[in-house]
Amino acid sequence: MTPMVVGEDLPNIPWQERPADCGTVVWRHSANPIIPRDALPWSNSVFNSAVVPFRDGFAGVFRVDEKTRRQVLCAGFSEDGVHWRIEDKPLTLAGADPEISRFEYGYDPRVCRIDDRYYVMWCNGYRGMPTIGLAVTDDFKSFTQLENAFLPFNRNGVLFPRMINGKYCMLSRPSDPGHTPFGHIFISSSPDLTYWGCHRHVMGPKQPWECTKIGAGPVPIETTEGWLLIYHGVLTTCNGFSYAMGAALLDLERPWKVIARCREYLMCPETPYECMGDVPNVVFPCAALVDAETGRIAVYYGAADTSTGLCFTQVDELLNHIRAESEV
Ligand code: BMA
Repeated sequence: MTPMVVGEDLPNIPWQERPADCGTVVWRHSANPIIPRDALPWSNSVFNSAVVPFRDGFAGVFRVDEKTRRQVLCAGFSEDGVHWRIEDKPLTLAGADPEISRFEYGYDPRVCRIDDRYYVMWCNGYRGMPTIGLAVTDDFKSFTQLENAFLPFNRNGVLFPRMINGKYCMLSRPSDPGHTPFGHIFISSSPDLTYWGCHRHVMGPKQPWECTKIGAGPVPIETTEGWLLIYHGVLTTCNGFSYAMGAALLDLERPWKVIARCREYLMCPETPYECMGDVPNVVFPCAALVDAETGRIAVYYGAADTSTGLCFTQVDELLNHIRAESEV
């Protein structure tokens, strides 16, 4: 049976057909990077950012590193998903317990719609240590901060877009205070987005291209075959880390069970804007738009910790590809 997306149609998904000379399952937007590093007068870089369908267009939360190199989050809006207006001021968070409300730094946001509200997760500095921050918005103008999901040190927190067996579920990647030379993906669940438990191991590094660490990317995509998880995998080379993109299929009801997993990376740093920048050789997926009708998927990814790229794939091709060469 052809694998299908379980979700809504998105006829205005940004899309380009695969170029005739391209034989890979993922291909890049011809105008990449679609968001340059100097999208704002004060931005050093705009990358590792998350977008969702919103009203008649799209909205998102963007990782912006200021020219001071402070890491902040900015909301942004777009009619077509390619041309973005990023707010000129970092977003502000309200409503949190004063103990956690002082914004120290925030980076690598994800955005997940659950029941018509938009949840933002990001790597949140708490007393100088990275953990998973959580906030909710209805309009991308005001954001209510919730409790941090986990204890430090943790990064790459990614919510599932619906409750599973009556619980919210979040992937995360326990880490360390620095550049973390290890990393497995875990899943935790919560009845209320405040108290998290039932921590389960999902997967760790497997192939050489991801042998240092892995971390969840976009919000998992529900398909008739399972949850499609796009993730990043890191190889340590003699010249530092190299970040590539991979994908796996997780069980729908027990998402810590991996059904299939790609053996080869799907996309690695190849173009000048992925190989050169503030941190060379980084492809870091953080968001995906999906059209259930056509199975089209548009993935937003950070390129070399500097700019934002867009690439495309098709759900049936991608799942067939993962399953054909799977090594769990
Ligand atoms: C990770 C995060 C990402 C970054 C990547 C590559 O640890 O800090 O924001 O893209 O490293 O530098």
